[in-house]
Amino acid sequence: MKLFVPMILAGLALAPVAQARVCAVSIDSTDQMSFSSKEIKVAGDCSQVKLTLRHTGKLAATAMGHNWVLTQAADYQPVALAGMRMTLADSYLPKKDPRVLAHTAVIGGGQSTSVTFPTAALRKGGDYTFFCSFPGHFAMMKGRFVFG
Ligand SMILES: [Cu+2]
Repeated sequence: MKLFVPMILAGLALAPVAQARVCAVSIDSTDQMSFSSKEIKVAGDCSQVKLTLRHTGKLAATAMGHNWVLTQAADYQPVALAGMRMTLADSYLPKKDPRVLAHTAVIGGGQSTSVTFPTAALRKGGDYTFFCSFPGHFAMMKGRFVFG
């Protein structure tokens, strides 16, 4: 966060400037191929989201890996199906696909990871889905992402 102080100084000089607000949310995943919640809400005044994914199980990433992927609801199934043809190194996601709004790495039991992404590309009240793109998981491991 070394950029933060210059940003504040710039904000003072050019006020009014919207305050940067990083909102932290977290979700757990398990050896039972599940997420701990079906809905994640982020307030509309958050400029960035820091999503932390924990894997509370014991199985390795190659057997029961999980990630957290965000897309528009309409893109969720096509992206998940395309991801099944990719590898663990690609996080089971098509490379540089603009439909992927944010995603974490794939983790195994006992691990945790996070991703920080701007909300600038999100529409307030838009219809977003989060899911795990590990092959075969997306039907069970999905939920609604609410912004606004
Ligand atoms: Cu998974």
